[in-house]
Amino acid sequence: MIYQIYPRSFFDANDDGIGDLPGIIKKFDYIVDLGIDAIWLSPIYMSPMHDCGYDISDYYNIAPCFGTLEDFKTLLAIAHSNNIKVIMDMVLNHTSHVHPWFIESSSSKDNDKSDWYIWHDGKKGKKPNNWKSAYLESAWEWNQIRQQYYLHSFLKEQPDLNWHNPKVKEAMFNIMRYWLDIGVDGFRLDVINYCYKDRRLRNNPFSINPFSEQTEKYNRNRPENYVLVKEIRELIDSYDNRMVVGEVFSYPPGNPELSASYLLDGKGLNLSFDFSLLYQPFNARKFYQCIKRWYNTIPKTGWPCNVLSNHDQPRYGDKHSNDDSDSINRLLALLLLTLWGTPFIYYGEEIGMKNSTIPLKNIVDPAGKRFWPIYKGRDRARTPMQWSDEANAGFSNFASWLPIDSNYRTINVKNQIKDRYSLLNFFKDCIRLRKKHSALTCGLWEPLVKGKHGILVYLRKNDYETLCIILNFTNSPTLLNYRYEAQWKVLYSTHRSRFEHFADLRIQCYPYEATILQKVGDLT
Ligand code: TEU
Ligand code: CA
Repeated sequence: MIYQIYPRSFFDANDDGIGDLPGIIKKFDYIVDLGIDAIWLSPIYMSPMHDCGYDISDYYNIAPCFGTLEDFKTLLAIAHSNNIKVIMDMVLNHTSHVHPWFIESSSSKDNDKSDWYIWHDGKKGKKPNNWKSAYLESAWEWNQIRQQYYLHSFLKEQPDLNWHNPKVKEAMFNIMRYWLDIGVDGFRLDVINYCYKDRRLRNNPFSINPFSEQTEKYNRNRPENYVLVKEIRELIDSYDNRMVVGEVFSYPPGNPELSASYLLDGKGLNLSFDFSLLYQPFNARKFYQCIKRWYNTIPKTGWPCNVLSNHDQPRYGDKHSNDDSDSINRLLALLLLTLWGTPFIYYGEEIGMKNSTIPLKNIVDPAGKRFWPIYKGRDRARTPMQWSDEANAGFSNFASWLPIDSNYRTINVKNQIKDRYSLLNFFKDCIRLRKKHSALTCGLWEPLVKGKHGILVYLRKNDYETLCIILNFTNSPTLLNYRYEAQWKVLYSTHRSRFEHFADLRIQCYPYEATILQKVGDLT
C-alpha cells in the first residue's frame, strides 16, 4: 500500500504557504497511523517550478522551498524507523531548460553536451516533424543561440533528453545510484514510455482519439524503451529490496496491455501504472471489464497495481459529483483495498477531499492556464491537505500556494479522527484488514457477479480463507441473488446494521453498500 504525497500540499512547517519536507516529518505520526507501507513523493528536486517540480534543474539537490538534503535524510530515517519505505519521483524524459546540461547544449552546435537533447535544423524553414507536446502545440521550439529547434514533449521549459546518447544514460543512472546509495527504496518513473524517440524523427500518423490528434507511433513506446526499463531493473536489483513503478502514460481510455508490457515478464518494471480504471465512469460492469482486462494482461511473473487518483487527474471519488460522494468514496476505498495488486492512495483521498473550484487568477498548473476554461487543469486535485477547521485548514499560517477548498470546515482530518465512522477511519480499517488477511494480498481474484444490476462481487481466496467482496454501485437497494451455499460471516461493511451471518449469497444490498464476507464453513 503506497501513499502518494504531493509535498507542496501536505504540511507547511515554515509558514511560507508551501508544504515542505519538515512538514511531512511533523505529520509523520499521521502517516504511520494510516498503516501504509510506503510513501511516494512527487518531485522535490531543485526546479524553477514551471511544472510544479517535474522540470528539474539539479537532480542532486532539494528545492529550497521543500527544505534541504539533510531534511530529506531525516525524513528517510524516520520513515525507515517506522518501517515505511520512501519512493522518489524520477524524471528521465526531460530536464528543466535551466539545467546546466541544457544551457551548455544550447550554447553552440559543438559543445560537450551538444547532442544531449534532441536538436534539428527543421525542414525548409518548417518544424522538423508533426509531433505535438502534451499542450497540443508543436513539440518543437526554436532556439535563437543554436539556430535550431529542440524537442519538448511537455512545456518548452522541459526539453527532452536524447536517450540515444549513452552519456545521457550514464548521467541518469548515476543520479539514480546517488539516491539509492542515500537509501531511497525506489522510484516512480515519470512517463517512462516516452524516453526514446525515433532516430529518423518520422511524422506520427493521425488519430481519432479526442485527447490527441495523432498516434504516438514514433515518439512513445519505442523498442529501445524496453531495453532501458530492463537496465533500470538491473540497477535496482543490484541493491537490496528496492523497486520501480513506472508511469506508462496513455490517453483515455488507457492501455492495460501496453502498461503490462513494461513488466517484461519479471525483468522490467516491478509495477506499472495503468490508468484505465480511473478513466472509467462509476459503473459496476465497466469496472469489472476493466479490472478483468488488466489482470488478464499481467504476465505470470508480474504483479498489478491499482490507482484511482493522482496529481494529474481529478480526484475519482468526486468526479461523478453528487450528494453521494461519501458513500461512493467508501465503496471505492473498499474496492481499492481488496483488489489484487498494490493499492496507491493519493493524499486527501482518505478524507474524501474534493476537486476544488479554483479561479483563473489562482491557477498554477500550466495545463490549466493553457486550456482554461475548456480544461481547468490539474490544480483542483492538488489543493492543500485539510488538517483541521482552523485558519488555512491547519495547513499553514500563511496564504497557501493554492486556495484551500472552502469545504475544509467539514472535511478535515481533525473531525474525522474523532469520528469512529468517518471515511478516514474506514480507510484505516480497510488498510488493517488488508494487512491481516493474506487472501486480500496474495489470494486469487475470482469474479462472481460481473456488474449485473450494478453489483460487483468477487472472491479473494487462498489456502487459509475465502473472502467475498460485495459492491453495490447503485444508489438504490438491490438484490444480490447468487447461489453459493456456505456459512458466510460479515467481516466488514459500510453498513453497521449488516446481519452477521448468511447461508447463501442472497442479500438485499443497501445503496452503495460495500461488504466483505468471510466464509466460515461449507454447508454440507
Ligand atoms: O505526466 C504525464 C502526462 O502526460 C500528464 O501530465 C498528462 O499530460 C496530463 O495529465 C494531461 O492532463 C507526468 C507527470 O505525472 C505530470 O505531473 C507532469 O506534468 C508530466 O509527466 C511531465 O513531467
Ligand atoms: Ca514551507
